[in-house]
Amino acid sequence: MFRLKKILGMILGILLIFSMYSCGHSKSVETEDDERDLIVVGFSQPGAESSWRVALTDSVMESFTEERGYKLIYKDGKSKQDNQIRDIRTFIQQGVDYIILSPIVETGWDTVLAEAKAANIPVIICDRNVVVENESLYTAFVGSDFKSEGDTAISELKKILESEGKDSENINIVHIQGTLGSSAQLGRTTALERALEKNDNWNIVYQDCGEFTKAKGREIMTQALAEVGADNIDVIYCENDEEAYGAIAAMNEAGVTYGNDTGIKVVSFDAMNTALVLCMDGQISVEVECNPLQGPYLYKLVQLLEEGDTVPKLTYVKEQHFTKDNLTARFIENRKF
Ligand code: GYE
Repeated sequence: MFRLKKILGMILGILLIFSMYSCGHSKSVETEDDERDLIVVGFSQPGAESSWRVALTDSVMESFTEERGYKLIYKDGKSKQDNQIRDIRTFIQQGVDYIILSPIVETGWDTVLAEAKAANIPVIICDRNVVVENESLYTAFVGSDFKSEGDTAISELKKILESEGKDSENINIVHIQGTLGSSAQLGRTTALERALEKNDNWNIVYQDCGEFTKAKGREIMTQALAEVGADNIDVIYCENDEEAYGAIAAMNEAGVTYGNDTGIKVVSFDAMNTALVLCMDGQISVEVECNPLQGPYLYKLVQLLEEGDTVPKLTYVKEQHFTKDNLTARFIENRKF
């Protein structure tokens, strides 16, 4: 009897250990499987200087979700290229499956991109582009055609000046540039420079780098008003909306008239909803859209790569432009950014 009890006890014990082991074991296998199945994407952003960039971050995060089988690692470069380079190196060490890079400036990426290539990690450049010696250092680019955005801004501005009968007058321009060396700055500045070459009556009366921020835009405009005087300014060409908000704040402070008809014309890029309201009211004369909803484009590219397909080297996102004439409150309300 004692022996039977002992044997039964041993059998129960073995069963218990076995069931504990098998539960624990199958659970840990599941977790490992879950993690192994997730495709890991490292996303390096240059900073969070504008609401546009926040919209880009949100769009990428909404596209690469765990439900869709992705793990996204987001890094903010705090407006320094060195930080971005360090972040990419961290991604390489972590062995991520893909890297998405929104580069603060165009040059200086060859070495780190070669390191990613040596580690067999495809890099997709997004938003702004890079200039590298060997284009095979990255897999694809998704973003904007900044030169074409600039050309659109110029042709819309010309139409407005013509409609106000100012096309043959002297046009004095304050130029607030974006982060120097970034594709967004280079493309938008090139368009303005070409326009200056073609229009002898256009002059730049003040120019400085606003780093794509409201604070800098305000500072530069305050300075321009003090040095040049509001009466000698016809146009402010801001390379993004944050700078335009800053320039407008400076003009409000100084009691300067701006906007359609009699005031200084404000030209801006991004077309964030807040700026579109100002445009609908005639305070900003031209808004050229820069589309931050790039997550779905990036997602599609990664899906293609996962399936072993080839991807286009260059994809421009869809963009439009606005003046007072093609905006309604309903359109702005329904917009995502
Ligand atoms: O216009 C600006 C942002 O690179 C297109 O960067 C982007 C620009 C955008 O900070 O608002």
